[in-house]
Amino acid sequence: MFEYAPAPESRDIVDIRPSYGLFINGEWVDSLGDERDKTVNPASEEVLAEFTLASEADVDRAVSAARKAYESVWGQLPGRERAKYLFRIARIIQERSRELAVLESLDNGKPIRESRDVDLPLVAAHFFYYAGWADKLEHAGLGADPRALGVAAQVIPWNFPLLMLAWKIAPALACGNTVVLKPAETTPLTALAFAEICRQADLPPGVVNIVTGAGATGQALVGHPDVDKVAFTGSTEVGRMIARSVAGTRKKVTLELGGKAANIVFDDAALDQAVEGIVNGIFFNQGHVCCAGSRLLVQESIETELLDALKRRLSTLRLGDPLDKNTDIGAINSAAQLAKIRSLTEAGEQEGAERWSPSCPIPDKGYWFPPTLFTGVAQSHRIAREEIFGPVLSVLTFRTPAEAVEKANNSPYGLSAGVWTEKGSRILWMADKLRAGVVWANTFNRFDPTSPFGGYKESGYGREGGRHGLEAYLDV
Ligand code: TAP
Repeated sequence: MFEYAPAPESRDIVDIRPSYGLFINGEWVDSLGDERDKTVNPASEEVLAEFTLASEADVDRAVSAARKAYESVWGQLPGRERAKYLFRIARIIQERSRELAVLESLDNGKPIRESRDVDLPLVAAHFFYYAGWADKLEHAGLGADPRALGVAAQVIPWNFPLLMLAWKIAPALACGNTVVLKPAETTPLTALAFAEICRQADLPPGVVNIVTGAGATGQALVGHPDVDKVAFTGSTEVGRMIARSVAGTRKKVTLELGGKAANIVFDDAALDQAVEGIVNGIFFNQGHVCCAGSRLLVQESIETELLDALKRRLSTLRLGDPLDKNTDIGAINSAAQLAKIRSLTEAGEQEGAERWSPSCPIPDKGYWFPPTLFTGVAQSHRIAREEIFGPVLSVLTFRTPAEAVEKANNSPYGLSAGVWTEKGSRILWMADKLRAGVVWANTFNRFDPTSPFGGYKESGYGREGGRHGLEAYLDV
């Protein structure tokens, strides 16, 4: 039978240099050390480029450039002038969004349909949204004369590289701070492309500095004594280390950490919609999502019907080339992440849960994991408690709304949750009882720059997005 397969998005539209330096004070500079690493395409294991592992001395140069830019230029500019730069950056991102989407899919492994239709539009939307705030800060309800903090150190993960950069840089600049940002070591390329966008927008030198590197570079950055603000998104483990390292300093801190969200389906829910929401909740971005709906809580009376429908739907998902517009499940971001997913799924089987995946051809090269679900999961199982950060769903059941709340809240995390029911009163009751920063009703994984996002408990503190996201970058 003939199957229509549109041509993959061409990688020729991106211009990747063989090797990158650091972006400090508006210039590309070589490291003062000599450590380098390579970033690979996780779908093919092909080396994409070499990049610098910034040393402590490099971080020091970047922080000094940010301090100088803050004191001499950016901190002095009226909000309406800062807004002009942010609007310009937003427009350049829109103009270059195809190229940036391809670059993101190459470096991260996510399907082009997601980078093109979700990540990039949200990146531009964040810059537009915070550009709008830059000259209205005194109306944000944060005091009559809110001031910038100074130099912000920002460390981001690999799952939404450019979007996490936008979540961090847009509000920081809108509020009048300057920035040193470190992208994750497996996904530096879109942050480096963003450095070029800053030049294209004529952003004054030193306002944004990009230092690539691994954990040691991040540690040097958040530990630098001349930093006023630390914004971190990543694992709870590293978040704890950062909180300890900044304790007792002047640094204001926001931490966006892990999650283990419950996606709760009641027996009156529209089943087809719920199935789509479950699939989007856990298989979007291969499950590399802090707020992924990784625990499905289904009301006992519809368990069989829902699981049958879900398995039928999972059998239609296509895994493969991230640049193919038909792909639903892309590559796992790194060999290390793949090993972590494998080890937790093996633990799931050893602890007695039943594993199921649709038949799904796996490419020979690259890092891949098929969509997987576990039934017969107990709350004590590791797959029900630990963040897997992969395309793996653990299914548990409940009988009453109170039991659903108890099970959903039985987690050290509290980032997000989903509720599927036709009853409005139940949605409000559940939203009140669930200890999660975001509760979605009859939808999942919906983001908008106007909505604050952040966690309770071990999912971190502080909010990003919306008016609340300004507070993290202001002395209020
Ligand atoms: P991490 O291993 O914590 O890494 C996050 C960033 O911190 C990376 O840039 C990493 O550098 C850097 N880093 C590592 N050690 C450090 C240290 N000692 N001091 C300072 N920085 C250090 O997390 P990840 O594996 O990249 O990301 C996945 C995690 O992020 C998941 O737990 C996920 O839930 C969480 N996440 C949360 C959110 C929100 S909004 N709550 C959003 C997305 C992701 P290297 O990568 O170079 O090691």
